[in-house]
Amino acid sequence: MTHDFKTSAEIVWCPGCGNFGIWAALQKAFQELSLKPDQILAVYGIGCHGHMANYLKINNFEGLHGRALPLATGAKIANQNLNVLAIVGDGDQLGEGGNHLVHASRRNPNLTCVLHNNQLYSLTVGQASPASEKGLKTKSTPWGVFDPPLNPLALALASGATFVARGFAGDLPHLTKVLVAGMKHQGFSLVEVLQPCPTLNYLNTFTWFKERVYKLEDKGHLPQDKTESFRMTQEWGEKIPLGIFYQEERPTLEEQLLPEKDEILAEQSLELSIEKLLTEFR
Ligand SMILES: Cc1ncc(C[n+]2csc(CCOP(=O)(O)OP(=O)(O)O)c2C)c(N)n1
Ligand code: SF4
Repeated sequence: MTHDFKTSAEIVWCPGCGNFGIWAALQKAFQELSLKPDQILAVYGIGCHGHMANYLKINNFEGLHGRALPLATGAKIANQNLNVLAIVGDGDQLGEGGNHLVHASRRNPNLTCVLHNNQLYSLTVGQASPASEKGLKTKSTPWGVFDPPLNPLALALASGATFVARGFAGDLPHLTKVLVAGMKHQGFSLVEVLQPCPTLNYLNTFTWFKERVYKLEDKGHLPQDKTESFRMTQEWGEKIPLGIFYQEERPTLEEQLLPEKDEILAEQSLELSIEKLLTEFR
């Protein structure tokens, strides 16, 4: 049976927003993985991307700006049976939550981080984010951005991520394929999605991306080759690669932390003996 993952909530994204494509590709990915709505948890950052909490009929949790990854990691430890996603923005995850991307990459919890990269803080109407292009004039950078953009794929790879990939909100079949592969991966998977924001980002538009993107798989890229994968994460400008940059198998955080596979913490009794705890910590 194919499940419906769409709620009836009114959608407040601007017409033509790249978030629509990511929303559609996620629903398709859940269907391809034959998942039921109650088997999935998505934890969101704060931003336009976070509105998706209202539009996906799954378990949803919106926490603090930038903190989706530690929340998602805790949820996965508490219930290994859940398919856990962290749905985050570039400002959210690379600015406020930058350190969490580094540590999730090292720790390797079995969850998927979907990074909506519109290269701006959009919900707060267009300030530069750590992913904005150098020179981009925004409300917070009237003289243009001075700093080079942070590269989330290179950062994750250098921090030990076991699955690093990129999709484009304007290519749904390919994005769906990448999301399915990321969710199937046993360990931490980062899927950056190039997400045009037609209301505020006049530079990185659908057309701008369409003229530049190509698929790594068409070039015979080998995702096992870490050095080559890192080199590919540096390509940006005339040509922009999409697809799986890197994948390796490594024990997950839960496998190491909870060797008793059948022990689901969320199903344990909540009855606590305070006396027993006090004795234990004395
Ligand atoms: C700690 C904290 N700092 C700042 C804000 C204000 N704030 C809310 S949404 C947002 C922008 C989000 O941008 P991004 O993460 O790139 O998501 P987008 O809106 O582009 O999807 C900011 C700065 C906040 N809610 N919490
Ligand atoms: S401001 Fe940009 S990211 Fe936010 S809903 Fe509108 S188009 Fe989408």
